Amino acid sequence: MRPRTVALTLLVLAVAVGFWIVAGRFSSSSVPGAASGRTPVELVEIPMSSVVSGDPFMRNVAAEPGSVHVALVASAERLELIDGVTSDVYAYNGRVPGPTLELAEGDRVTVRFRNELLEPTTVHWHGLSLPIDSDGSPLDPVEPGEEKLYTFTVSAGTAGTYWYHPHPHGETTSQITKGLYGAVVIRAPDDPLPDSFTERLLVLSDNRILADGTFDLTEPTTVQGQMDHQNGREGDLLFVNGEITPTLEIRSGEIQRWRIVNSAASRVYRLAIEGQTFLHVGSDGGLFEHPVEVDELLIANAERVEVLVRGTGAPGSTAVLQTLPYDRYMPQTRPEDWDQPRDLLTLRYSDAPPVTPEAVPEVLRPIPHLDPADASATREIVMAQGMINNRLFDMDRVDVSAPLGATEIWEVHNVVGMDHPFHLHGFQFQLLDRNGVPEPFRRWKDTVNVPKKESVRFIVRFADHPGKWMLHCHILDHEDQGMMGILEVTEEE
Ligand SMILES: [Cu+2]
Repeated sequence: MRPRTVALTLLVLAVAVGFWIVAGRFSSSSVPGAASGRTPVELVEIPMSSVVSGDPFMRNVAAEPGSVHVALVASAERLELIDGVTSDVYAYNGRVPGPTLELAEGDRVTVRFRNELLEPTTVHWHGLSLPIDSDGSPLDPVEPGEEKLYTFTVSAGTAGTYWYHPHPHGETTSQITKGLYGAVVIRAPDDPLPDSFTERLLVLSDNRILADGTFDLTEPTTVQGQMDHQNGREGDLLFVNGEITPTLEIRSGEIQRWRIVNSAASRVYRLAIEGQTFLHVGSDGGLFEHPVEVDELLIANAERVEVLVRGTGAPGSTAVLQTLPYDRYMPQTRPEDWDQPRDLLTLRYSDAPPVTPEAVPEVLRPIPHLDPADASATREIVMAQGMINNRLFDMDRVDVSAPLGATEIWEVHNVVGMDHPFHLHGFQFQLLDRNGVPEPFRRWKDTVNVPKKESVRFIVRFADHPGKWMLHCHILDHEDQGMMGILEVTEEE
């Protein structure tokens, strides 16, 4: 039977004889509600038929307010990623990038996920605070044809921009390259920024696609393969929301709120608009306490930023958002064109007369202070090329163990000559200093770029969610090569 036929049959069964027949199709670990005594969402409440192929948002089919029930499918599709060329892609709900998941703080979320690929996958909810069963780490694969419920409640104070992507053991690069990535937007009930700011979501990615539409995924035996192995795979095609150099509209005087996600495998973006500054208002874990005016934005892999773009141009004019050169490389494998700025999108000012700019609040939200005096441990994490603390990833090994509730200081050292962006699953942290220079202000982060031969220190509190959490370099090739470890947060006896 084909998967769809199986599913239809199961749905009929579910209606006829109740939910538990269907639950039997899931492994027990795949039904988090069952383990914790909560009532699992009945699968019939989230029909896979609610997936509308190509829909830019996941469709919430929950009847009651405060609940979000969505269906998500990973499948092989044929799509035109570049004009006139068809590619065999992997897509979430039939689109690349995948549909955006829109949430509010406090929402009880259930994602019914089906893997229609011919290989195992997972869905990792990057940056979200959620139970370990729903993290979608390599420890929790969803086999071909199988389903999994990802369930979590959106924590207060976590409003921000996040993303989701596969995290299967050793195959993350290839699955994200083929098209599996999408954004998550969490809104706060008391968002300090005016609703009148036009909001835009920019999901950045890059790729290399051959003339016949095939993804240029290299073998390590080739010269390009060696480059990809060392640098992480970079592409010459720069996509914004799946489009190459799209045009966005703005009006003179208008303020727009942009949420930007770097979902590229290894490209670090250094964003700038010539002649304009940005008001940087947030990063991985949401808004700052105050806006910060900046000339450019450095966004390493998996990082997010929120910025206010002020329409300072004249009616009818245009401006270009570029990514400027950023030298994250070792000299031996630095790409030839690394020092060339690249255009990402055109900002076109409408002909309408300027509007008077609205006021931007000077206070955004308070961010709780994690006090280093409360830290019960200081840990060293050493990133060398391909390894963390001199070891390759081992699914059966715990690298760091910490009790639930502990506050810790982590010192992350990069001892080699290229940058490595460090990501910790499950917990947002606050940077203390970078290379000994104190952070100028508090912010929540889940990913931090550690430049060549530099160190960062952050403070983190394992407030909830015991379990085995990944810590790794977010250059996808490095992660697949084993530049990853496991933090186990243990419950007190
Ligand atoms: Cu790395």
